[in-house]
Amino acid sequence: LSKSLRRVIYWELGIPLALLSIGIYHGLMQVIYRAGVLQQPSFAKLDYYQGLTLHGVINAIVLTTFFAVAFGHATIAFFLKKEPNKKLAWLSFWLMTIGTLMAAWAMLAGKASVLYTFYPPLKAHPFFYLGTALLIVGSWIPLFDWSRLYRQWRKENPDTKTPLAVLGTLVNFIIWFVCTLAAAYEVLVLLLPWAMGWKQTVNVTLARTLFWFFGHALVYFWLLPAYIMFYNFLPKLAGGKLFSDLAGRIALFGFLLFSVPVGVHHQFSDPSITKGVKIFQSLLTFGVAIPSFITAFTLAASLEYAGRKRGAKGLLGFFGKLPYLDQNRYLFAYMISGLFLFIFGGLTGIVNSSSELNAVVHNTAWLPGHFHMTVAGPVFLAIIGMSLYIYSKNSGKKVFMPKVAVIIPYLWVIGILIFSTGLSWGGLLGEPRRTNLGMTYLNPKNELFTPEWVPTTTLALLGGIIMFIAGMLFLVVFFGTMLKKQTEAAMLEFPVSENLHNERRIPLFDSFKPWLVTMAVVLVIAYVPAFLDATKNPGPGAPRFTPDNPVPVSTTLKTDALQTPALGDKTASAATVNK
Ligand code: HAS
Ligand code: HEM
Repeated sequence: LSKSLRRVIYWELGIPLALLSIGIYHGLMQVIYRAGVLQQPSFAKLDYYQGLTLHGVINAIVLTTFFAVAFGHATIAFFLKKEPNKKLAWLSFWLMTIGTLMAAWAMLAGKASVLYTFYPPLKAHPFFYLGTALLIVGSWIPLFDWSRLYRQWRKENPDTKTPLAVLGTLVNFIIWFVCTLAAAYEVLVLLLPWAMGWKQTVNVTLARTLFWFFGHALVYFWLLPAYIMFYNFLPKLAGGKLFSDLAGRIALFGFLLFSVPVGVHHQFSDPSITKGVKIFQSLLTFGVAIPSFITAFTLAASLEYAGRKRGAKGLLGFFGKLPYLDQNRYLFAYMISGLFLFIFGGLTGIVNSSSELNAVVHNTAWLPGHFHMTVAGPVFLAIIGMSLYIYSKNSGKKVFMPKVAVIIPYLWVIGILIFSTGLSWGGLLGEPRRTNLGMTYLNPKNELFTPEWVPTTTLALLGGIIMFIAGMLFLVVFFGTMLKKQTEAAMLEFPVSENLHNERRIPLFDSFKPWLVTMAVVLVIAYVPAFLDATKNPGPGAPRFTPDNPVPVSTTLKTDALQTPALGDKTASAATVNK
């Protein structure tokens, strides 16, 4: 890699990891408030919802997007042997960084406590929306450059199979481009003019439908870089081969079809969307689990092959022969830990996707239980493990505290298992998410005190403390490595797995066109009725609200109208529901 591209990659890994200290600090604070240890609205001048917004945005949006771009540059350069355009890479970096700084300012100043889903009628400072838009646009740029490199490569290698990692990167960024169009429309056309005061009301249902068109595909944009690592690197790290490269291709193209048209499964409780749309998208959601089942079986077979090559006997003996604590293959520890958590993350996801069961778990603590075993499980562990790996290889610096580096993912697994057990159990007992429980339900002096949630929130607190320790140890290892001196040749290299079965090239599974066309058809069928519902039955447009006040901020509404009980009631419940 050229020096310039190396630098972009370092910055794209380093900035979000530095911000992660704030993100993880707020995770710890949330479990403390929720367990009733703190019984106040804010701590150190930061309010609960301000902290929760910082937590969600930094961990789930900023870290994941910067990483996907950095990892994309590295995989494209490595597998195609062609370097991305440096000027475009820097342009993308600066747009993302300026966007992040704008949003960070709005959140830290307490002007954007709207959570990472930024549902209206909660209103943020325009900088929050503009910043988000810049982050998104910045992350689009590399796709066009990588596609150009891919087309060149294809011309030069007409009969070679597209490397699986390149296929994955392109699939991922196509999903990202398509789904972020809806987010860009929501932010630029609906929210920004309304936040600026140019429009008095907003169609809440339409905004939410646009958000979730983006929002569920977003989770696969988080997941696919991890899948690229699992398919391409994990078998080699385990000492074996990838069981089937074709299975990987089918899974990746499956994500192209099913990642986007499932967003309504977040809106099963939204009254404006009709039943048929909900049932159809619920079925498609079962469809989006299939690529992950394919992945589970393919990876298990690859691990079995690796274990047997290392002398394993019996049905499950191969689990005992894998290099769990090998410091030279610390990436293996990050990946296997994530996969283990994903078994539970996937199962809880399938519970969510059935519209009947969803009514039991929606908006309860079950949900953070689910997504900390997905985004904070395989995704987070793959991101931090690979960030350390890319930095260390690319800079020629040895990992700081290698023994600790290899233990961190297991510590994280223990933390998450305890934390998510507490949340999932609590969720089934009705414990709400997005609620500062210490103010009411977990305060014995309050009439709302609910003793059943004491053990559940205490478990979450215990798990959260362990996760916090593991997260901080990782930051010490990563930044400690940065401070070390170079001792080896700096080179970008990946532990690439060979294929066990050398399957021939099948054009259908090596060409984007048929999949893109099918993707468009499924999207139209699933989403045109949803958008029609959202525009036909929006209810009265909602005025603007700040998170700390149930009275609308709109200056043109008459003050006496605001004081009528009917409007007061409606606005209060809108603000609560939309948190
Ligand atoms: Fe989800 C809500 C359904 C996957 C993230 N999800 C969320 C939210 C987030 C999120 C952040 O249908 C909350 C949004 C909010 O703030 O409101 N989710 C699913 C389904 C899947 C799924 C069906 N989710 C994910 C992934 C995420 C993620 C991945 C992040 C990266 N989710 C939902 C639904 C909701 C939802 C509803 C809305 C609920 C509501 O009411 O609000 C599927 O994709 C899951 C498929 C996964 C599997 C698992 C395969 C297992 C593997 C591991 C194998 C292990 C091996 C190793 C081989 C089928 C691949 C073994 C090794 C050993 C050592 C044993
Ligand atoms: C929400 C704790 C790490 C992503 C939450 C909540 C808790 C929590 C308790 C729910 C709060 C509520 O609903 O009232 C922690 C702890 C962490 C940690 C203790 C580690 C020390 C992470 C990581 C990620 C993540 C690494 C992603 C990579 C999220 C997201 C939300 C969330 C997206 C939802 C925010 C929202 O509802 O707006 N976290 N978390 N967390 N967490 Fe974490």
